Amino acid sequence: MKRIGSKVLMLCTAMGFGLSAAGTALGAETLDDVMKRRGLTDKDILAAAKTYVPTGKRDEYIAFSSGGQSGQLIVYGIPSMRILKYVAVFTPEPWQGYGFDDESKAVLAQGRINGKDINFGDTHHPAISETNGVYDGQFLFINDKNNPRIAVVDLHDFETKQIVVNPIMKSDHGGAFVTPNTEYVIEASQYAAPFENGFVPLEQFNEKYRGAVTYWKFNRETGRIVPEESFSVELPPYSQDLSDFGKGPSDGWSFTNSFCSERYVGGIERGRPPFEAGCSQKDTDFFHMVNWRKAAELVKAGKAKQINGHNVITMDTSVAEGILFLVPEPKSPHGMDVSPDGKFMIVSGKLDSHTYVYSFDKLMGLINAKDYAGKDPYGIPILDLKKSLHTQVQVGLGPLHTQYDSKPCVAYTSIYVDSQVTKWDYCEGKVLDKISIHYNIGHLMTMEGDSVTPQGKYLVSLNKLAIDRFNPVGPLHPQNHQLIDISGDKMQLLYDMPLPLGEPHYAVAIAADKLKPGIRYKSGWNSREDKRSAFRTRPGREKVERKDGVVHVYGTTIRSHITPEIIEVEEGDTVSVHMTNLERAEDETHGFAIYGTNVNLSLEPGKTASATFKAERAGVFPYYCTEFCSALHLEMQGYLLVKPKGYQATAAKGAEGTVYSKADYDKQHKTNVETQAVIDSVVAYITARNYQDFAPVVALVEDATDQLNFAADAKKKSDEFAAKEDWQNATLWAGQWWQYQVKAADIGLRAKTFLDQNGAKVVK
Ligand code: CUK
Ligand code: CUA
Repeated sequence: MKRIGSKVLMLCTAMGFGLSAAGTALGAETLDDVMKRRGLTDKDILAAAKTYVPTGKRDEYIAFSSGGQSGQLIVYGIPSMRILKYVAVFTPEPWQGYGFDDESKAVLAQGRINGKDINFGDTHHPAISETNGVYDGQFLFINDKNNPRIAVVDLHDFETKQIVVNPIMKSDHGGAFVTPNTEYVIEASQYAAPFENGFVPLEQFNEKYRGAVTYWKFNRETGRIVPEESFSVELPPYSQDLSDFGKGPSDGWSFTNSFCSERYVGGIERGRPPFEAGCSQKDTDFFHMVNWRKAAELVKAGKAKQINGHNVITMDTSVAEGILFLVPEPKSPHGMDVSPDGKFMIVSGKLDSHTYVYSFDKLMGLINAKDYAGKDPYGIPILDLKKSLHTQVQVGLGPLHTQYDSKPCVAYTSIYVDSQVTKWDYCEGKVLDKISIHYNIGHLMTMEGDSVTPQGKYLVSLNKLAIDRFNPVGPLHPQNHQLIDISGDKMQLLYDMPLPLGEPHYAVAIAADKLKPGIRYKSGWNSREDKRSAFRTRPGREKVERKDGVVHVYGTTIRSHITPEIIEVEEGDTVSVHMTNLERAEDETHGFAIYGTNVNLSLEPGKTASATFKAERAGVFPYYCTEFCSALHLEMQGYLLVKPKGYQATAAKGAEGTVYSKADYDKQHKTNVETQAVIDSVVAYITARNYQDFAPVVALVEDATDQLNFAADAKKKSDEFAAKEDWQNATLWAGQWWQYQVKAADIGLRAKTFLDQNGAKVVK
């Protein structure tokens, strides 16, 4: 490699390419040249400079976008808009082994509905855990609209740890949103349905169909939702929509809007007007105000009813206890966004051109004075619209969602029909700026824009249609997230990012430095349950064990081999393979896949994962590592041999392949001694510097030391065979010794490069 590199260099010099004179040299373009060739304007260059993150550098914010119908979560950086990860949540995802190893199958199984595996989810709203209303970067929650479920993702490793199924709903939408200290995660229903699981005719819609809002109790210590401590508040069948928790003065309350408070049931095929007509007749719908803190006390006091084994506060109880109120809102509303100071609730009507700013003070004044405008058919008090409004602002046609700026009173609302973002002042009630987007924006997101400390800077417009923005890829278009600079008075469109996974609805973005993900697991870790795996295996302790009719394989992976390399079972056996990745080095993930079995494990450093399957038929099943982990990755392989029942070995001992002589051994030995000299020089270089001041280098040195210990073991074996003049085994072990040396050298060189690039000092 080195030799080729210097040849190229010589060639360049000979041809007169000055390396330092870039820009004037032949073939090197100037910025002007590039702008001319690619037809770029000054504005384009400015936008590029605002989004470009140079090679090796990182983004300022990390966005978590729902993955829509993919049932996953999309993680990308802002401002570069580079996709970093798809986190599997409700849907199997083979790269992460999600749904392909036993541990994650158990997580997916938590999401079964009436005993049925549900491997699809429609994710809408991610929420990052908060402490005192500020994103803390520890957990993320996301809902599944189609199958009313909430998932918990631990941001320590970006893995889904838990799925809870709503025990009374048949769909949800107003989730996930968290209380300012993440005590509860909210999930509100969407399409009303009977709480019980049986059939109820639509004629009984008003009496038997119900909406609800569920408050899932979250235990931060265990990092899990506690279903037994969770509860729901029964709501009328009004098609509840988005929700938000109060904060500051409104902490203790939650707000959930609704559409179709007409309780229309459709039936176009029965000659009735369709849902869309029947559900938008009245001028207003209602948002629901729930005093959740008091509701929690009612549950503790035993005032909840048990439905499907779940605590439900009925509407009668809510009315009697004064914890539920209705507030008229513009018809077919969508967003429900509480201002950062908790004083205002902003709602937009999709069929109206105004945002409605409600004053929490005024709402509480009406509630405290029992000043009601009326009651709904279920006896729930209705507050007066005019008396509870702070202001109404004409922002454009089809306003949906609102997000907040770091500047006081400044909000941004997505305008679906006009395809715009409107920047406006909700204190003064005036429009400040508008920008066109492409096309039909749904949600929008500012940096930490739904926390108590929004950071402004960037806004992402989550557009529903891409139409002509990208190279065509067939009738199904990618989604388009547009990045907008909101740091100045005028908004500036910077970048279009296609998202080809599903239709993202909401997204949240957190300052990157608040996230502290790990780079390895404690050794032998079951990441899904966050504990040491019962199947962890240490190096040298690999074994195959038959127990209770199951063949358990306790294996390990480390560059560049899988142990065991041969697994023999009998036709009809149930096989449970447990693999532990012994690596400590950053990013040294191994995969483990077996032919024809639907097994693929992702083994990040330290992880133990299992796969259980039935060896249904006799045959030969190669297995291998699915991550290109080292120069000898292809050799990271093995055979699962499934023998027919009653098979007797008859064939003679097979041939060994190549036979090695003393000359082969001597040659390998000489190479190893030379390699060791290189390693020694690198070690001397590193230890002569203040490498301990650089955490990544310390980790690399640890890893290299591991490899050198393995090398010493292999050398010992090689020496022993050499002493017995068994040149075959002496040569093979000398080869293995060299493998470890090469890995150690590679790691050492990476450490040396890091030290050189980061200004390490000579200390001795
Ligand atoms: S929703 Cu899709 S654009 Cu589910 Cu929050 Cu508004
Ligand atoms: Cu391990 Cu490839």
